[in-house]
Amino acid sequence: MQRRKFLSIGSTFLAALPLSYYKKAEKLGVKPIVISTWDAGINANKAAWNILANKGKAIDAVEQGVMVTESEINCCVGLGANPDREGFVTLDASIMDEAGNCGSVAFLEDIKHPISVARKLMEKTPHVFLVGEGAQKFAISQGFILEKKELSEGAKKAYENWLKKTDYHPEINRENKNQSSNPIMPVVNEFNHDTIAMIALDAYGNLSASCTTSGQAFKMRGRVGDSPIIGAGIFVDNEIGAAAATGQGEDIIRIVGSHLVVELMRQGLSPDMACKKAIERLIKVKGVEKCKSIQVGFIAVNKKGQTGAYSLQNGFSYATCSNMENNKLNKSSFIL
Ligand code: SD4
Repeated sequence: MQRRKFLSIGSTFLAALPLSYYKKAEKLGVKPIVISTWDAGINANKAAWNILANKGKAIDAVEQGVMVTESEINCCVGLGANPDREGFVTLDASIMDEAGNCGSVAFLEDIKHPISVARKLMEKTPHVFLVGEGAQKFAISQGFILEKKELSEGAKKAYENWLKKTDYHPEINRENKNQSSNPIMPVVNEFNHDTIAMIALDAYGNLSASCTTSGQAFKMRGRVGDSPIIGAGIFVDNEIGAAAATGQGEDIIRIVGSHLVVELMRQGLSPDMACKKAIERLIKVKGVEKCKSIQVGFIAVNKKGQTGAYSLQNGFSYATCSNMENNKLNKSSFIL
């Protein structure tokens, strides 16, 4: 009874966003744009752009955009992803809208679209973050189906290989390694990304961000990275801009990376410079030597629709799509 009460309060509040707000923004002549991490961003952007180009909302674009990646079978995002060291796929996701509403799930198992569970949590409950069994129970209560699956062909091979040595060294740019040259024949035993983060600016001038991941391959059971942590994996301040992160989650959390990028934009830095300064902050905190064995990348969009990205190491890619940029794949600048 009580639960039903808070569910309906949550949805009423969100449905009641004033129309005048959107009208005002339309007059500003905002040009929608979507930006997302790694090469996988190209496919995900297509779905997001479809929404933005039809005057849809940024929050729908960032949800439906990354759902494309979650659905890919031989991929490190979603149920086809690499498992933890006990052989289980555990997923993390987060979403945030222009009004500061946010939702996250972590250590979620057997659910195909964690990003949509995160959105439901944001819209239908007073909570922001659910993990493990509780997140799964909530998902089921919202009509999500449990999909208990064997590891995908690629994940099984990778896990069997890993078990031979059980060595744990997260690899730099594993996301873009060994890509298939044949677009019809995806790489099966080496994935080309394990996280997608996305930011969208819609025609009404509203920003939203999302992120979904299987985390680091062969992580300790229960390990959670930056992706579902608001402020670390994603952050949106609709007055200033939005940012999202990928790479070594522990180090992104250390500097509350995405929030830092947005705060640097608030101080007047361009999205590019804000991402660069955040990377420099990480180097200062961790030291150059230790940074040589990790990758961290940021993407950002400001209120004007300008985009930027920066990474620690060479090899980080991101995709942008707008009226001006037809789903272009960019290589970020890098520091080390
Ligand atoms: C994590 N940040 O769980 C994620 C991993 C990632 O591309 O971004 N991989 O630490």
